[in-house]
Amino acid sequence: MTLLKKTKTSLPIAAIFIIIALSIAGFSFAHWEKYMWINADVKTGLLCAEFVPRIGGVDTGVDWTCGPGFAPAGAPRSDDKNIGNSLFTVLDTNNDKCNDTVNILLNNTYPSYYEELTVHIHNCGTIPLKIWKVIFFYQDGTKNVTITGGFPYFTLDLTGDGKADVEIKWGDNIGVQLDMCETMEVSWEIHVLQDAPQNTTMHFHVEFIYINWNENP
Ligand SMILES: [Ca+2]
Ligand SMILES: [Ca+2]
Ligand SMILES: [Ca+2]
Repeated sequence: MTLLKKTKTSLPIAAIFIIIALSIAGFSFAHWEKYMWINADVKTGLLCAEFVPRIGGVDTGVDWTCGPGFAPAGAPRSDDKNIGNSLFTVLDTNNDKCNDTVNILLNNTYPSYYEELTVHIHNCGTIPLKIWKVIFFYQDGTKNVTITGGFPYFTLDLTGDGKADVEIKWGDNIGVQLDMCETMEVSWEIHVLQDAPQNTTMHFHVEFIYINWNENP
């Protein structure tokens, strides 16, 4: 008898729980159907990259040379003479207080002269980033070549006479993620070609453009 009595009383309690559960669900559903306005501060990450030391090339005195096409592969050699030199400076072209461009001067260089320029890029922002594009500007910025990845090879007519003066071989790290506070090395090779003028200074500049690490324009 006691057992039957218990069974009878437990059913209304279960029903009450079900009603309470449905009420909560109904209450929640009612809220889903309405707009809810939330006031809050949303902070976005800061995209910031800057060149940091060291920026420089292999020509720190005696010249380096190689053959056309950077031959023999991977084996430019230092010479016993010091005739040419390279000068690199960094610029902030958009005035955001982060240097974004490398200006390159090739002074008194000559066919076979070789240089490998290395820069270090520091992530000074609050989100990971990657190099999106690198743009080589030449002939006083009127012409350019844009590279977006891989290890491109190309030539540039710096003097505007229709003949290529240098060949470039890109080294690394376009599209590679750079985390906050970290620094990565980027380098590219330059070889002066047969048609380059002698006893002169040639120049071009290289601009770096960055994006958020998860952006894929
Ligand atoms: Ca030199
Ligand atoms: Ca800048
Ligand atoms: Ca030329």
